[in-house]
Amino acid sequence: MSGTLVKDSTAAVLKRCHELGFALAGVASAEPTRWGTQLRHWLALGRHGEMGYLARHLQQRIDPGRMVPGARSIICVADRYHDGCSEDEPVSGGGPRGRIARYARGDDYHRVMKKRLHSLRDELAKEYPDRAWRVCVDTAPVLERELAQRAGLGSVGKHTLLIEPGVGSWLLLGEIITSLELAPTPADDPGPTDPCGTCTRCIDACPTDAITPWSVDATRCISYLTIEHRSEIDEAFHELIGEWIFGCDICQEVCPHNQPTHRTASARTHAAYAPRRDSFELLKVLDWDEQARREAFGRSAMKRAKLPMMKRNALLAAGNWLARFDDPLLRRRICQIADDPGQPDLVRSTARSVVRRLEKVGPAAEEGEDSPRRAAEGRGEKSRVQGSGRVQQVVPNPEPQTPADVGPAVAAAEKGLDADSR
Ligand code: B12
Ligand code: SF4
Ligand code: SF4
Repeated sequence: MSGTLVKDSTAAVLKRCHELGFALAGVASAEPTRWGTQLRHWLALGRHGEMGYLARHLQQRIDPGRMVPGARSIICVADRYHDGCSEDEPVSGGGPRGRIARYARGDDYHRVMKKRLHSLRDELAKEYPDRAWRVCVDTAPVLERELAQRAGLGSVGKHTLLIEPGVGSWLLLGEIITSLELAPTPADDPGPTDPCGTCTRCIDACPTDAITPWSVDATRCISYLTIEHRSEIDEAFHELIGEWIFGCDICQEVCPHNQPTHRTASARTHAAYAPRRDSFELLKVLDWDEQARREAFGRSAMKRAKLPMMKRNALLAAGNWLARFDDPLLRRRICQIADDPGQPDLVRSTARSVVRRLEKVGPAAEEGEDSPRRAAEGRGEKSRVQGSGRVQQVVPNPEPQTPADVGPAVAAAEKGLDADSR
């Protein structure tokens, strides 16, 4: 195709993305990641925990062009799911409740984004029948934030999430990898830009110290522990998990880029993500059966958390609630679960551990200024910081190990790669 034709088809594709309701759209070249060494290092250190799928298809993750024969371009899109301005108070009343991360409060983004990306792919495939296409939303082995940054959708912050300049990080990402030649946006990749400057709020606010600049140790992250980790949660994290029973938004809540401004107020969010739930009553979760769980989740992205995991999470949140408030009914229910041989091992052992902790803590004190929610709110100040332009000096993975130290571990991890996807 001539340069003009490439530019015209790129403009037409991006226009169509916006018509389909994507807040942001751009094109990245189908080049390998610049962070291959860091990714291998992260995996070798076991930062992915039980998420074995992250080590699978490592070659594709490093070189997304391998996903499609003759790949030239990656159409990157983003949906906004929160404007940063709406109220954060539980819509569904007080009492012992467990919080849900914002991305899971409305419809499942995998479905919402894939539907529109599939229609875009079908339209393009009619126009360019000899080209190849692959739609990706979250689960494909690609580093979505890096691709989005390369396509000019925003910059990656120290908490590792993509931030839309002036609007924030409440974004969900998707892509179409294709052999169609399109013009990258921007034309010359300026490399990663630093939206953070000297700010370290996400690092300071993370309750489990999961963040080092531009790297998250998933095994410490509340999002991982509540959604991806299927077995018992280490007692060291029980209190730190606070009120979260599905995901965690703290590093985004405190980020200066996510504080309300006139731009965030006018930023369009996709209607499918309008919150239908922001929390669940803990006592109810403890009594859910499979049917009740399905009904409560509706069309949200929460189905990754199985019933025993949700009960485990609810028990920990209940323990954290009872450490502050008295609630005889909730306390009694936890004790019953701890003694009920009919409960799955994961649920029963978590209940026992909560009972042990409550015995140590003693009777609940009334909540003061130091409640988990208030503490999190207190950390989120309302000012904004300016980034310092291009990233000059970053220490991506400040672990003491060098790639040479972890070489054998990387080799072992790669040997174990198989062909399944998530
Ligand atoms: C695995 C995973 C997780 C894991 C691990 C998180 C992580 N930071 O990697 C867990 C379960 C913890 C998680 C949590 C969340 N996730 Co998640 N997750 C993913 C998934 C499936 C893969 C990410 C991955 O490959 N991680 C591996 C690590 C090694 O990758 P990395 O951090 O990008 O590492 C690179 C950089 O650090 C880079 N690097 C090194 N040094 C430097 C220096 C600079 C300056 C830069 C720029 C980069 C850089 O090198 C590394 C290798 O490439 C992606 C979807 C996808 N396919 O990409 C969604 C995704 C990242 N998650 C998403 C979301 C929404 C979340 C949560 C907000 C959900 C919640 N509210 O609970 C939290 C946020 C926690 C956090 N601060 O990261 C969105 C993020 C959208 C956005 N705005 O960026 C994604 C893109 C899903 C989607 N399709 O929208 N997630
Ligand atoms: S999601 Fe929560 S636990 Fe995970 S890195 Fe952010 S603040 Fe820390
Ligand atoms: S601006 Fe501050 S809070 Fe936001 S990602 Fe950067 S360091 Fe974290």
